[in-house]
Amino acid sequence: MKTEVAIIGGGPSGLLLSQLLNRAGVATVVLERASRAHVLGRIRAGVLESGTVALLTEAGVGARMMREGIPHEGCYLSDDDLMVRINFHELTGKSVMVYGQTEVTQDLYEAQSAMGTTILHGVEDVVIECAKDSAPVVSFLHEGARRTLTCRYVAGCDGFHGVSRGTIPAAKRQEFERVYPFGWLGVLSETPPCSDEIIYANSHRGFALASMRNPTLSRYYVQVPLSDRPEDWSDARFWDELRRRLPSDTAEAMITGPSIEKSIAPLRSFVAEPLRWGNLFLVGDAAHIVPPTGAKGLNLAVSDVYYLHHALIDALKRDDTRGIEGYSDLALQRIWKAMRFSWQMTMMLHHFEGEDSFAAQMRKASLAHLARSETARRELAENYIGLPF
Ligand code: FAS
Ligand code: PHB
Repeated sequence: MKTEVAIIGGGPSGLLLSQLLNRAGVATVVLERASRAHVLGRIRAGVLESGTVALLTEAGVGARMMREGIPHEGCYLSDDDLMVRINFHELTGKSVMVYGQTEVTQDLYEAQSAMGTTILHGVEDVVIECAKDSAPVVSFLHEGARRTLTCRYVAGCDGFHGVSRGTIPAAKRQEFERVYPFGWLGVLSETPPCSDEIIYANSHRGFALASMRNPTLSRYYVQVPLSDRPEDWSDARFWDELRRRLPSDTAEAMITGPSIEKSIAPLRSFVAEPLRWGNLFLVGDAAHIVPPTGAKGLNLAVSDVYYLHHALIDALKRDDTRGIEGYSDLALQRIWKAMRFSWQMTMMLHHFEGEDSFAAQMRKASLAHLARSETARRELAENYIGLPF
């Protein structure tokens, strides 16, 4: 097999890159380990930055998002019963879109099918060779046979546990990491959301998040110890704990129901540098992970795709390699700013086991400052709606 760009991974970053490149006349092949149904079964991100909405629209996959997505002009941060509204629209003139990653991925798969692009599912044992100095060769198992794909460039869109990052020799890579001593227990329930806007709740019992997917589908999280498992949490226990962490009037009015999905996601901050090794480029979770407190994970993957698709089109269509030469440094500038914001939101809103009373006071003071300072709220809003590409 031969193509211009081999894309490892058929999650949101791989699919969006394939969509944008094929619309520009660049040929791709996407190699995905899981089935399409498995990829679409993952419940993940829910908030799209304004830049993500714009790029999905440019890619021709924005129609259902604009019909079914919910624009949000603000969100709340709470500290027990103190509620602070961050009015994105008033402070920045922009808003975010609540539209699940599952839906984004579904829209991309449908658009890719309509374009007739090549996406191979059930691919195993992907090996990327010759990426450093010449035309990469990607070999893999598919339908019981070993196959090879030669290409000009490889985009590693295969997530945190993929093979792309490890293709760059450890001696050539620098990794930065912070692992948080807790996870997020997430529940999806077919109930009306308890609030019209997302609530990030700090409480003396720990963090909670109240979000949604649509007017009849709610998404909630509570901070839990890493030792917990989803089966440790009955629905009744989850709803009781969530109510204890949300402002009391919100908790009292909350409508609960059976969970239709329950899972625990660990939290970490991670960046691998550089994002380029010869003709191999790292994209999205293959290169970085953020704690979901800042709603940046999916949006950072889109950010990388924004920079890389322009760079690859310039190289393949205009023989201009400045974009691919500068991809890593340019993408990392925005990655580190989102990394900082996600870390800051996580430190401000979570209870750390064994912390002293001073740490709890610092969290309270941060929220009290947000309540009184428009400057502080604007700084948070600018980061939350997404810094410019
Ligand atoms: P993905 O991991 O989505 O996709 C990588 C793809 O590559 C997968 O389909 C995988 O099957 C495939 N793959 C892996 N190895 C391969 C191999 N060797 N060969 C071929 N294919 C391979 N972000 C938010 O903004 N908000 C959230 O609330 C949020 N919640 C999350 C919850 C969980 C449990 C997880 C894991 C992540 C969450 N994220 C959240 C972050 C998440 O949305 C990611 O940022 C987003 O999926 C990144 O997209 P990709 O870079 O495409 O990586
Ligand atoms: C979600 O709706 O899943 C969600 C919203 C905001 C976040 C993280 C997750 O920061």
